[in-house]
Amino acid sequence: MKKPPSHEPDEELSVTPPKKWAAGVPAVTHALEYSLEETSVRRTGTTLLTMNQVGGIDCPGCAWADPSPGHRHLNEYCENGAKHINDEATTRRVTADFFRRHSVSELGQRSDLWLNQQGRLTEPMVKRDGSDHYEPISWHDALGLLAGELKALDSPDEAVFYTSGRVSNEAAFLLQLFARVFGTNNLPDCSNMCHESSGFALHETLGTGKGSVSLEDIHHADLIFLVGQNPGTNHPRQLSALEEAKGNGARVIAVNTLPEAGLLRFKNPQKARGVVGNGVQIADRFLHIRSGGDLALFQGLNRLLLEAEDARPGTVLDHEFIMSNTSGFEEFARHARTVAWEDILTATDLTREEIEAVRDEVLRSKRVIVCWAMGVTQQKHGVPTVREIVNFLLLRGNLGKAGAGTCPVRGHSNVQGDRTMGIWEQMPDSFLDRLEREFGFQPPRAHGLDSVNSIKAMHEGRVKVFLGVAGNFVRAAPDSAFTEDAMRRCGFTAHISTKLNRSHTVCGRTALILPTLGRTELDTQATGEQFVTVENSMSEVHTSYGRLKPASKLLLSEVAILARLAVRTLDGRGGIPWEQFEADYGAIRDRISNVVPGLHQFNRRVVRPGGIRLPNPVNEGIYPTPVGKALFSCNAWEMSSAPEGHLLLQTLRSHDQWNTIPYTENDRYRGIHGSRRVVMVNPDDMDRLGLAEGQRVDLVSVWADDVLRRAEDFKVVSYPTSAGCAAAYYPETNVLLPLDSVAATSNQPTAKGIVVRLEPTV
Ligand SMILES: Nc1nc2c(c(=O)[nH]1)N[C@H]1C(S)=C(S)[C@@H](COP(=O)(O)OP(=O)(O)OC[C@H]3O[C@@H](n4cnc5c(=O)[nH]c(N)nc54)[C@H](O)[C@@H]3O)O[C@H]1N2
Ligand SMILES: Nc1nc2c(c(=O)[nH]1)N[C@H]1C(S)=C(S)[C@@H](COP(=O)(O)OP(=O)(O)OC[C@H]3O[C@@H](n4cnc5c(=O)[nH]c(N)nc54)[C@H](O)[C@@H]3O)O[C@H]1N2
Ligand code: SF4
Ligand SMILES: [Mo]
Repeated sequence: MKKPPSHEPDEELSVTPPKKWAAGVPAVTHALEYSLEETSVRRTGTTLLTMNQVGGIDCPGCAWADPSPGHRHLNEYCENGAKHINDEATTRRVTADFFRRHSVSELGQRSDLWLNQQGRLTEPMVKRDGSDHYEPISWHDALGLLAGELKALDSPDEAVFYTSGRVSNEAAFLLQLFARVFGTNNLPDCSNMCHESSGFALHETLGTGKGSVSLEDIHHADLIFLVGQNPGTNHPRQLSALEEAKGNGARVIAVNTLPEAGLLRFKNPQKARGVVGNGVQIADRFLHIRSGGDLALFQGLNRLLLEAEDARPGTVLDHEFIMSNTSGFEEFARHARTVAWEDILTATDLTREEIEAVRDEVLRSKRVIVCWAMGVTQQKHGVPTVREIVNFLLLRGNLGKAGAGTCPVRGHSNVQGDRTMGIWEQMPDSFLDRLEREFGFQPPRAHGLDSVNSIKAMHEGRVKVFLGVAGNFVRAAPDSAFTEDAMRRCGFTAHISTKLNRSHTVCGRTALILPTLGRTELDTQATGEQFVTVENSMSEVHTSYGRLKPASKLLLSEVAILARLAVRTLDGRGGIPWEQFEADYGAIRDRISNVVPGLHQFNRRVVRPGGIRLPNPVNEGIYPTPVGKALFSCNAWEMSSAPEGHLLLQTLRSHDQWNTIPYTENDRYRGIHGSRRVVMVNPDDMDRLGLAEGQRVDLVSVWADDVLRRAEDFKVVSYPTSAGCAAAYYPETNVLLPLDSVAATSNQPTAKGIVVRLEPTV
């Protein structure tokens, strides 16, 4: 077993120029350095060689799709995928002795990085009311304690069940079934903080919340937009797909507040050309947009397309598509023509010529795809921005045909699958009806609590028990101080986790740590070895087989923990064969077949190479909206603006972290080393605000309430952010996000576009 470092890192900040390319040889060597440090050579080989292969382990990183089975490389993973898998496969262990040596309050002082570096959790632990230490507890007693707390509640709605998107389909299906038989729809998830705005907007306009494109579509598009997305770090194999598309003649337009390395150039480590040459230029055009300006950009673009049609009638818009598939065009067109250019140019900080050049690219293209991620969804106008993107695609019939469509690029490897399985506080009646028919109980129909509303309810004492299945809720959620307070007010918290994180140290009066198998590990149950299934960003459902010996003999799988919890809590209610589900995951999939449309004969079909692609109605020309057509929408907006002396802050990921978990203090592509407490500011803004490189500042956010939200002791780094816009890492900055600052209608926290001032500290 490797020993974890016992000290916090104490490196000094050093800054080098940002990189202009991503994912070549240095990327590969960095991944291997990380692997060898964390695990043994043999474990690294076992995991990496089967990663993303048929019959192997699905990468626990992002949700990007794998090429079809005949087209995979021997090394079908990226640098970051290798880091994520090895972070789980580490040979470091957190034992009962560790918790004897470290009190909960002491662990609460430790950094996210240090907590994660301690290694894998190995046995169930309990922190009893009044104690400051976790102590060992048997599985039987731990689950009995949690079941007892749940049964003692006055109402099932006094519990919430949080899911993070690494959870398998099988475990997610059991969790939502358990919660609903128990009597609540309180199923908040990480998706509430991730692509909720996409889901809302796509559902409203197209009748389905998922993206429409496949990897093949990307390969065969003429024009691909990458909006508010950093693929070089967060979806690295997307760059291989873009490289292929470019080889087929595609053009790429990147829209971002930062000139991210992966958007500029890509050196493909899987190709000799990538290793020795200059790589491929990814973005043919880069729009250095102002924070929150994307709605205005697409509106301006739509207006230009309408005007181009006026000038050359019958040549620009796809009238046939609009007539037969859409509704609301006239009203949309009237509205789009009224948007003032002055407002568009101020909101985007682009020139009219730049937007006109994009229009010309669009006019030359027959098949257009728009990809987007957190730069779009985590904004106040996230929902209308996605709706405007849909307007843009509808105008030229760029939906439901090969090489065109919507591509919300999902985060966690199974975040989309968890939703398919029913993890959502607002599942539609059609799903609940099928659940009712299949299991013969009446699921609750009232909507449950999402992430933000769960925090409010915990704070007000309306929720008393919190169960987190994967994830790190207190760090992922906004308004850290308020959220931590909310968590501490819970009588009882429990986390099913692979690794130690801050949510274990900021906990209820009584708290459980329920350690679980990771996706890399062999999962053996009464009927033998089990596999699980996951769904990627392109709606492909496929298998994942664990390969490694479990980190500890005392680990249970997520499925086993949830099945046993259900047995202990429900006392036979619903007559559901939980023991059978634990013994044979195929029995769960048989039931999923009957509940989830598109997954009929799940067991038989999912084991085929490549798995099952869930149908997207849009690709069959079906739009399940109330009027049965795709809806154009009119989207009004207010300019995001920061008062004089303030900046619009985005909170984002470094190259070396997985969401709330930093792996190191470095962000190689951005040239930042040795510290994460940095704020990237445009040099002109630094001059205007009188800030010097390396100056120490506190970040203070400005919001309608009187609460002081301060993130202390950051260093200013001069960086080519767009004017008036700053960037700093998450989760260190979550303390600045007001809980009430959410995207309209989706209730998604606005992790981008926060108004802040930088207060020099010395
Ligand atoms: N290595 C690694 N991979 C990951 C993750 C990870 O933490 N680490 N997390 C996973 C998860 S859960 C998710 S959701 C995805 C997230 O993937 P991304 O969405 O790429 O994640 P962020 O780091 O939030 O980066 C947001 C991007 O949007 C840009 N941006 C910010 N504001 C605006 C704006 O107003 N307009 C435009 N056009 N651009 C803007 C930022 O400059 C940045 O490039 O990644 C997944 N993959
Ligand atoms: N300020 C700000 N806040 C944000 C964001 C942002 O951009 N800015 N992004 C938001 C987004 S997009 C997301 S998705 C959320 C992420 O929020 P979460 O999904 O809640 O957080 P993660 O950091 O992915 O969770 C990591 C923890 O998951 C556990 N874990 C890992 N693998 C497994 C497993 O296989 N099983 C189990 N049971 N546990 C496991 C480990 O204990 C690990 O510590 O954060 C959101 N919060
Ligand atoms: S692109 Fe995403 S899914 Fe693919 S190997 Fe990298 S992290 Fe894993
Ligand atoms: Mo995410």
